[in-house]
Amino acid sequence: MKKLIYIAAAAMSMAAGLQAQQIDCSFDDGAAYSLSTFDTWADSPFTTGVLDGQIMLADNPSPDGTNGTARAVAFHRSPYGSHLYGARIGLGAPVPMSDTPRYLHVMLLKPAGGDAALVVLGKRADRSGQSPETVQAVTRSLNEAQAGRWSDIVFELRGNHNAEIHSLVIAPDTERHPAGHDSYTAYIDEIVLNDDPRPRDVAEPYRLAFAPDMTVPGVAMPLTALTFTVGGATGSIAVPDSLNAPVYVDMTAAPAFAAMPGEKVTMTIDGGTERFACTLFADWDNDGQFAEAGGGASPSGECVASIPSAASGGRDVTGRLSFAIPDGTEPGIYRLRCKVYDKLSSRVSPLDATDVDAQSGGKIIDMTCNVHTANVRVAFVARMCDVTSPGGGPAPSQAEFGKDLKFDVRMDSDYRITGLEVKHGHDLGGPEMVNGNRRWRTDVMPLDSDGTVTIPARMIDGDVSVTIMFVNR
Ligand SMILES: [Ca+2]
Ligand SMILES: [Ca+2]
Repeated sequence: MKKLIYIAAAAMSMAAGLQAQQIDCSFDDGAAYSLSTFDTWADSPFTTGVLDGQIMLADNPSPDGTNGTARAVAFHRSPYGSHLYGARIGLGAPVPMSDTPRYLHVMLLKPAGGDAALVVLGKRADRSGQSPETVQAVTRSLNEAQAGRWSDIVFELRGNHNAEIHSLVIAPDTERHPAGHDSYTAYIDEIVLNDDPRPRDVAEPYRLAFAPDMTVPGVAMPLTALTFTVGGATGSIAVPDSLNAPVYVDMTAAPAFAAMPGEKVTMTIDGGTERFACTLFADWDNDGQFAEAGGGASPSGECVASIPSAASGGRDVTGRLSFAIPDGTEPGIYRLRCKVYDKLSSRVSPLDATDVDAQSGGKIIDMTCNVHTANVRVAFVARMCDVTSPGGGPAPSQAEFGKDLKFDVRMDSDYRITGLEVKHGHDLGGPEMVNGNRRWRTDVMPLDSDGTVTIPARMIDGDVSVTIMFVNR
C-alpha cells in the first residue's frame, strides 16, 4: 500500500457527507478525500511499486465559467503507466451499482483534447472476501474533453447490483499511447453521479430566463405581426395575441425572410398603439447564443438593432427598424430574436436577450433567416436515366435562388420514373438541425412520367440535391 498517498488520514470521515447511491465530490468542502493512483496493468511500475504515483489537492489552475471552484485534484499523468493509468478517488462510503444506467460527471482539464476512461473499483456483496480493489467496470467517456480548458466528461455507469463502488479511477488519456509522450498534469474535479447524460458545460441554446411556455394571464400586447421587407419583397409572421398566449413565441419552423450578405432588411411591428419598444438579436456565428451587446446595438454585433421607443401619435402606429446582413456572412440559416416590450416599462434591460418584462405584455419572438447567394448549387443523383437542361445540354449545376428549376429527364427504356427526392437548404452534408435551427429538408415530388420537370421555387432555398426515383417497367 506504499503507493497510496493519503491527503488526510481520516479517509472514512467523508462518509458523513455521502449517502447511499450518491457521489458528489467537490474537493472544496474541506472534507478528507483518499487520493491515490491506480493502473490496471499488472506490470505497471505504479502497480509493482517501482514508481510512486503523484496526486494531490491543488488550487484550480484555470477557473472559468465551466468550473470556477477553488480546489481540484491534480494528477501527474506519467508516460510509464498504461492507457488506463489514472487518479483514484476513494469514496468514504461504498455506493451500490445499479443495472439501470446512471451518469458519472467529471470535470476534467488536460492539455490535449480527447476522451477519458473510468475504472470502477469495488467488491461484490455476493462474493465473500473479494478485494475492494477489484475492477468492477471499465468504460470510455461518452464525450471528449476540449484541449486546455475545463470540460464535463460523462461516463455511463451501470453494473451488477450486488457490486458496490469503493473508488473511482479517472484515466485522463486513452487516446494517446503513453510511450514517447511527455508527462503532464491533469486536473479532476466536481464529480457527480446523476441521471442526466448531458454534459454540464453545454449551454442550452438560445436560453430564456423563464419557462418557454410561461403565460401571464390577462396581459397582452397589441402586437399582431412582424413584417420583413428585403429588396422590395415583403413577408409577415403572425404573432399570437390572445390574452393567454405564451410570452415566448417560436416562429423558427420556416425562415421569416431570405436575404443576401449586405442587403438591407426592414422590420415593422404591426399592432394597435404606440407602446412598443424593440430589440432585435441575430446569432451570426451560429453558436446557439446571442453575444452580449456591451455598449449597445450595432450592425456587426449580435444585437443588431433597437427601437428605444416606437413612433407616437395615437392608434395604429407602426414600429420600424432596419439593419443590414453583415458583409461576408456565410450562406446559412441564422436565428433571430425579437424582443418587444412596453416602452414605458422600467423593468426591461433592452440589451438582455434572455428576458423581457412579461407583466407589461412583453414578448420574445424567435425566428430564422436564410442568408443566401444569388445562385445556388444543383446536383443530381440520376441512375437509369439522362438529365439535361430543358431542350438539351448538360444538366444544370446552378439555379437562381427562389426561382423554379426546370430540367428534362429521359428514363432508359426498361425503367419508369416515380418521382424526385429533393434535398434542399444549407450544408446538405451536415446535420439537419443545429441548435434547433433547421438547415435543410427533404421533399418528395411524385411523378408519373418523365420529360420536363419543374421543382417549385420554394424548394430552391439553398443548395439542391435531386435524386431521380424509378421502378422497373
Ligand atoms: Ca472543486
Ligand atoms: Ca452567437
